[in-house]
Amino acid sequence: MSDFRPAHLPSRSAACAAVVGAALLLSSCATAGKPAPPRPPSPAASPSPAATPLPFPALVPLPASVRVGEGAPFPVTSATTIFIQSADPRAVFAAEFLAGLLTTVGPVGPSVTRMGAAIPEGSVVLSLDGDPAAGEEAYDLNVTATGVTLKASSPAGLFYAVQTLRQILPPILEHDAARPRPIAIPQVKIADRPRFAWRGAMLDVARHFFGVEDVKRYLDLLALHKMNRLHLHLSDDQGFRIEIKSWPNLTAMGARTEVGGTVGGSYTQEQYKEIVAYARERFIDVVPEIDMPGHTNAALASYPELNCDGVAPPLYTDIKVGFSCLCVADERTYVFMDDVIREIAALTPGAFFHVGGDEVKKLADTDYAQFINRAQDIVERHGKRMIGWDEVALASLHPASVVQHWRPGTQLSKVAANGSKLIMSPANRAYLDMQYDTSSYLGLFWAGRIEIRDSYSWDPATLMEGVGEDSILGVEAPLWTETLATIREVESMAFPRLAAIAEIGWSPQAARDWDDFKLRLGGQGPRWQAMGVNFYRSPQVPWKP
Ligand code: TNX
Repeated sequence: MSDFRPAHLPSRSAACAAVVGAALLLSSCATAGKPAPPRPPSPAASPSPAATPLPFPALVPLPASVRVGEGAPFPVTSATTIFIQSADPRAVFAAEFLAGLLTTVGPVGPSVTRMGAAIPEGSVVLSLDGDPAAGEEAYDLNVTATGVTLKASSPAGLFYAVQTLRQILPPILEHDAARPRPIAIPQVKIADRPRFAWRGAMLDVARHFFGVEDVKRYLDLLALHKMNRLHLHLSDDQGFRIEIKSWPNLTAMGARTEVGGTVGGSYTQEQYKEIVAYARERFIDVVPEIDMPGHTNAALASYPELNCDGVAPPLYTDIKVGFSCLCVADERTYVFMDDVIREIAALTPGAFFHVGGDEVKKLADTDYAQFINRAQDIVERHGKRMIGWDEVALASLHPASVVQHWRPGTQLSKVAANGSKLIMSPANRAYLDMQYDTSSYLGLFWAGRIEIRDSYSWDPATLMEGVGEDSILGVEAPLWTETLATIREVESMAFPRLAAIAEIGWSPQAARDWDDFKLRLGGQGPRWQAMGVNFYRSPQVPWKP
């Protein structure tokens, strides 16, 4: 492969230039018919796209190793066959996913063939004979003039190989109204694996409710960025959002409203299962959170017996925090917790259950710690590992339990020394609900204003003294929805910052660089636009038109 060069060095090859030119031409078509951005930067503030070289390949997250070839690109037409060398349904899903992206390369898309014995030249081949030592999520992707191979040791790796290939394809393919046209894929050779096991996003469906289709949309966007956890914040003061069969009032009453007093909503258990299954197909585990003992007004309003005075408070539609608390001295509270955790755990294949534990202002530390210890026992009895926000460090945590760091400046080295792992979500870097700057009209700013460069420029392994790489399970970007009522508003806060957190979770720290990232990020613009993503056109990024 001596004709492959490291990525980002400009190519002089005519063939490559033709493809890049075609990609540019196609991506400009993709802008047609899409809604206007929420807040376009002023031309003066924006780096000129014309002056910036088009990086190839513009991949986010950056793979561990990329080499670009100089030879002729690989043509994909209706006659191309995609071979999947495995009967594993999850591997077949990855192949079908790729075929789905290529349906408009001709009058019909490429066909998918299982277990081809003799593979003709000019094929796309997915196989599971990658090196298991590289890890379950690792993959190799090779595009030459005569074929494409995607190789991994597990279906997850194949799925990530497909997502990488996807970012090399012309963005127009993502457009619902794309017309049939042949494409050609430039030569490239990629060997890749993630830095962290946990690459998460959190969606708060309690402050404003988001239905199944909205959650699936968010999952689609996570998958594109190789994220593998969706943490659903399912309950808070303003709403309880999942059906619990043994406590039906939690949703009959507790899901009626949301912030601002509009009509709320909740998932039936069948709908929750549908979300879990959709996520799982895309190699994303759903992590359910039932926040306790605080942030519980919706539950307290639904059942008087959960209140120490036996009186149910009214439903709450404002956004202040810290006023509600389950009655920790009453055994009925633990029956409630056991039922809720049991029912949700039974619907959740992932290993974790999040108990919240944040912002409890009504309890002494000892009572709080005792409560979390009991929550931990209940979670484990139902076969899961407990996660809690920063504050749960006050309890006697088992090494299998995980702490999610959120308050900037908190010291959690003792937790790490005790063997528990951490998920890093520092609010002043990773919170997607913080405003971008003073002209943002959505979002909060208690942890600061976070432009894309701020969300990118930090390393989880040097954030906290005594908490190194080995103690860190990964990163997560929480999106709280006090100010966000629609999925388009959610997208405008999540993008582009979610892509920055995805890269922190996936790419080797030594290879990460803001000046390089902003070019590759700018290259995502046409794809996101073709997908109808309502992203914030940060003036810090040279967005490709
Ligand atoms: C703090 S982060 C909270 C949430 C709010 C969020 C708003 C955390 C564990 N608690 O209840 O929604 O700030 O940014």
